[in-house]
Amino acid sequence: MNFELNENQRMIAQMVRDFAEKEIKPNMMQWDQDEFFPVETMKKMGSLGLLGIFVPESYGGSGFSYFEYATALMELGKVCGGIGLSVAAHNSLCTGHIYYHGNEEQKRRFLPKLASGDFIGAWGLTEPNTGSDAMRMKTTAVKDGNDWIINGAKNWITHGLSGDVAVILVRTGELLDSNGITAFIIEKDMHGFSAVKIKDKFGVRASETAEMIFDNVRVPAENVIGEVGMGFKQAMQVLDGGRISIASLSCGIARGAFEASVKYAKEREQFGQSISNFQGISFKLADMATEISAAELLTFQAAYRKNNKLSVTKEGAYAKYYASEVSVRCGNEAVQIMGGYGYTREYPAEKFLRDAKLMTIGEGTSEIQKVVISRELMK
Ligand code: COS
Repeated sequence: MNFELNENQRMIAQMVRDFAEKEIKPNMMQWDQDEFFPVETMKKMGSLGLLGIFVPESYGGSGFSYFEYATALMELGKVCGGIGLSVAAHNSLCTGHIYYHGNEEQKRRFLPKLASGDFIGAWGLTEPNTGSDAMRMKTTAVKDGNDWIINGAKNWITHGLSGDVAVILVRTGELLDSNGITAFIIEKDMHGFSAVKIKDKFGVRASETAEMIFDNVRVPAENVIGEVGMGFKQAMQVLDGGRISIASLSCGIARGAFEASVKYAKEREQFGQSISNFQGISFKLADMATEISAAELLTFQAAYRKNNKLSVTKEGAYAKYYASEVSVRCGNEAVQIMGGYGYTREYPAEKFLRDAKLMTIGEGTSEIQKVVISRELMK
């Protein structure tokens, strides 16, 4: 395996760094405070090619691999986990589901708009009462002529309100039938669909989270993705890839917290010298750097497997589990190193910690990653 970033990765890293410096950094604390989702900033990222990173150029995307995708998210994570989460959910979940499982007509209809940022994408699996136990979902779709009628609700959905298009997973068969769930494409203006923004989140506050409500929403059969009944398996595969994106973002958040900690530790003086001279601080930095490097290696291992069409169920879960826990540890240590300053919004540490915490929850908790890993090990 080559451990160097390739030419495209270096280019995309620089582009994201420049964009983040100009468009995200100056505004992110305000967005965080106001829980403001900057749709215009998302659209600008679309024009830079960041919203269809692995979508082929023939569908209007950038045609990059998971290496470039991971690199872009690592750079975004260093600056703002919220914006990074929105880019990850848009690319891996909504766009990814249509790209990997949609038919040609659906790809032509939706991918160019998702890749350009004309459309913001959402993806709905979770419901108010079914998170980790996704299979027990209650939202139903019943056939009516050539259409389907959808009733129910999806919760904790990134871009559930501002999204123009969403892929949702809905019960079309019996409870607990793994072939009884189907994926549908929902368009914003469909009659009977509404959404409510979820407020007062702990972190990733610039990324919109909403509850989606379906009250007799009529969806044409051409919006069914793949075969009726195959939605759960499609969703599991989509999450296998999505978990690489959360791992990447986690690495970025961890590295952002680490870099801020090094800067502070070198500048801050106590007992007549820089606090970086004390082992109590420098050993924390050594632990952070070692764990971040390990998390990056696991993430690029999973990206390599994804690029080469190898199974990523276990390796994506390794990366997501480990990197997300590392991001929380690094955010926590950053606050500790900065002491009282780290506990305030004036310094970046507390935001890294708050944003990192979501990484251990979204797209499958750390506990679910261990379920996935251990099941794979026992196969
Ligand atoms: N790829 C393809 N198929 C998969 C799969 C994968 N990674 N994982 C499971 N499947 C298939 C299984 O093979 C099984 O098929 P059969 O019934 O034909 O044998 C089917 O899907 C059901 O799988 P399983 O029996 O393992 O389902 P469980 O209800 O036990 O759930 C977990 C498995 C817990 C792993 C799953 O519900 C899960 O990932 N939960 C977390 C959901 C999540 O991450 N939510 C966050 C959403 S955030 S945006």
